[in-house]
Amino acid sequence: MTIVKEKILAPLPGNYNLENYDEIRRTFTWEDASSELFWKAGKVNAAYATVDRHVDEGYGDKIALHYANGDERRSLTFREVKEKTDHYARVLKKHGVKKGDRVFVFLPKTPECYIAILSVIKIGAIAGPLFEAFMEEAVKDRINDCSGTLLITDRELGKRVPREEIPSLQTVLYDDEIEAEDVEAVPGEELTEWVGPEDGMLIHYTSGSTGKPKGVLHAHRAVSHHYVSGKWVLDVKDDDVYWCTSHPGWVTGSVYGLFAPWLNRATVIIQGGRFKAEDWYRLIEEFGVTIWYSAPTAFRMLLSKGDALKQFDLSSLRHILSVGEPLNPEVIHWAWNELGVRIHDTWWMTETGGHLIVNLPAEPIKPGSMGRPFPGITVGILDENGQELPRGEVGQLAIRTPWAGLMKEIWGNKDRFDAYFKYEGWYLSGDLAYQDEDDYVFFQSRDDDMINSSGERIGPFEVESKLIEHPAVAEAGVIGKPDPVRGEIVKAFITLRPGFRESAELLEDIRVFVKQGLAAHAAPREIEVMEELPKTVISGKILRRELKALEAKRAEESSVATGN
Ligand code: 6R9
Repeated sequence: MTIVKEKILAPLPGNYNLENYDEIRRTFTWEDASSELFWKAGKVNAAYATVDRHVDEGYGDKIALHYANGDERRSLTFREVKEKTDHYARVLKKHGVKKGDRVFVFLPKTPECYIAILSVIKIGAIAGPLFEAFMEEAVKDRINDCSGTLLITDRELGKRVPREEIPSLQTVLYDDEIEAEDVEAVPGEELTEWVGPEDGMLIHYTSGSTGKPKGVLHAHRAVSHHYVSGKWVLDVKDDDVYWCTSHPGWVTGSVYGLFAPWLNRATVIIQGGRFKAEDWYRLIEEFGVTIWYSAPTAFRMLLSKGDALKQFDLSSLRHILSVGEPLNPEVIHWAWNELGVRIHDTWWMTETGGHLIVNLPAEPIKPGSMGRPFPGITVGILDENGQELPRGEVGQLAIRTPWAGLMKEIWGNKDRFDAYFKYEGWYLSGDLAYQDEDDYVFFQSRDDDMINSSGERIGPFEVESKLIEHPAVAEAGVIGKPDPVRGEIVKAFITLRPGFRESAELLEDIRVFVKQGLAAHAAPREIEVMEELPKTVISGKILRRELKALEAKRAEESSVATGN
């Protein structure tokens, strides 16, 4: 389909940690990326590198975090985070946790959640962060899958842990119990377990599009990736106040909420509680947030809130980043107009352990594109035989192996792991994209979301992006609805912005808007207004597969009703 070329946004003037992308791309090696910093005689410990190192290097008094939840405020220095992590680590050791054990952390977004994760990693065990909104089933499935032996939780979330259904789980520790435990530091104690680069560090469960969640295991070597992407993509400097809005139960909340910013010694904001536009803006103003990392779903909600931001001073913001879903050009233009800064899209996956395709602060942005390959990363757009396609053609988005953050395994499932590497030398993402002559990569869809209507392939993202340019549309999820004549037709599910009411005229106006702005064959033949779009709980991604399931169910019901 025709690609709508958007205006290129030039970088804002500034001193950025990575000024010369082209040169770094030529000279970069993963070995050089961090070697002198973390690796001691071939050994490493991600928790030490992330926090303790700063204390040893004389930055113990620097504020590591500000915590805000409602009216509650707390701040901790790097020394305080280290000492608390040590205390948690001693308690874990006392309860028999050993290197390689899987220890789950089921806590709301609090400093203790971050500290618990670090304490597990410090003693060489593998941390499994669980999202705070998980219910019994999700908690049980994950801990059972990798035979977790210990769980750290609080009194509230602990009610959602069906212990008798998790045979491997020997111990449940509540955070207030840990705080109160009397474990003294003994002289000469070495809490930090120095491990090899391939030793396990983190396990994140990702739902995938079908089947049970996969346990994506990351090794300690991933810290190099976290560190260097934090430096160059997040552009963290010593005086930055950094806020990643995700919970560590999603890989974004652990890698870019905890590890990457702290490896670069940033002061981070940890914000508890639910999403509310005013609260978010107030937090940015109160703490003078300079770098902000969130997701398109949040940006779209802020955008559709209109003038909510006008009452706040958001001028501290110098750098904004987005991940998780395609970033609609409309959202980039909104931030540019309202906040005077660009939103930098980043593409990566739980399995990749860190950024792979990025927009760097010193480089031009092409709205609609996820950016260019991170230094050390080579992108391939492959056909069904694993052959590289020419620039501009849509195919399977793949990455040359290996790189520092790449997952080590899918827990207990070699077949699912091997499926990512079915083309020799490549990691296969499951996304479809094309790359232009300037190396920018344009996301089209997940492999199974691509629409085929009368032989035309239509990526839902472009249609959705055009839809939300219409003043009445807040969010859109576009799918292919089975059709006897065309194979599939484009069907859009939308939510309306405040102040708009559904009517036949409005829907027709929206349809014509897409037809004229994009292409006739891309204009949705059906538009349905919803109160809310179905989304993933952890990361707020629009669940097109649920929209498709809804259509399939309706088709089945109507065929039963008509006897066809
Ligand atoms: C970090 C994270 C990975 C999938 C990925 C893709 C989608 C992520 C995106 C994006 C378009 C971006 N995705 N970033 N799509 N533009 N900038 O999201 O990990 O939850 O494992 O999801 O998310 O489809 O394959 P995860």
